[in-house]
Amino acid sequence: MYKLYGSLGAASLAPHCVLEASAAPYEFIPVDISDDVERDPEYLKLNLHGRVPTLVMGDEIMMESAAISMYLADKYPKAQMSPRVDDPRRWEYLQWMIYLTNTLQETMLLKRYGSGYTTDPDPSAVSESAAARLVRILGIIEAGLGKHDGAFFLGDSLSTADIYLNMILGWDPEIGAGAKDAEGWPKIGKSYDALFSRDDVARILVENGFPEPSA
Ligand SMILES: N[C@@H](CCC(=O)N[C@@H](CS)C(=O)NCC(=O)O)C(=O)O
Repeated sequence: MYKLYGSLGAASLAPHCVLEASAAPYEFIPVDISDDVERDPEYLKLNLHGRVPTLVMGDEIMMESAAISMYLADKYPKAQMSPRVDDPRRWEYLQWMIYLTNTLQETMLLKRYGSGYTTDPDPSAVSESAAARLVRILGIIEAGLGKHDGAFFLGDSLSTADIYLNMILGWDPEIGAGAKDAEGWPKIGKSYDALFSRDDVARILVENGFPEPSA
């Protein structure tokens, strides 16, 4: 039995979707990650940062949302969440997963939590430059989504990359999942709507507070 420690709407969403699709037995254990709440010392033993997600598999403890998502997607191919290692689109899948986690996610953090990245008492310069970079990054993602026919990075095949993208965008109140609150990224919006074509993914998105696409 897997134990996924997470928080609704947070970085646990992507691995949560993969677990739900995998049909493997799992338990979702909520962790309160509010700023004003001290981390449970028992949880800090599992995740030294006190962040979510953490996946516990017997004696093994794994962190990092993208890594957990890719690991589970590979382990449960019937979940159809990643191309197999010999699939011609495998490299694109890896490229987008890494880009999303080390470029989009990092830039979002700089934009939202600029004060953690500078000693300047006024962090606005950090946030503003990250916001400008974010626009460029979203343009690159929009172009990537246009490379193949279909709503997803890999065309018609949904993968963890599409969930990961919309999970991260959902954290930014100015952009939102599917870039709904911003103009100019229609393919990102389409990828969000298309996530709901799978009942297992839709179930977890809704549970995590992501709105269903309007008809
Ligand atoms: N690099 C980590 C980052 C995880 C992360 O930032 N999680 C946030 C929620 S989305 C968190 O736990 N924040 C609470 C905290 O930093 O104390 C991953 O991708 O798994």
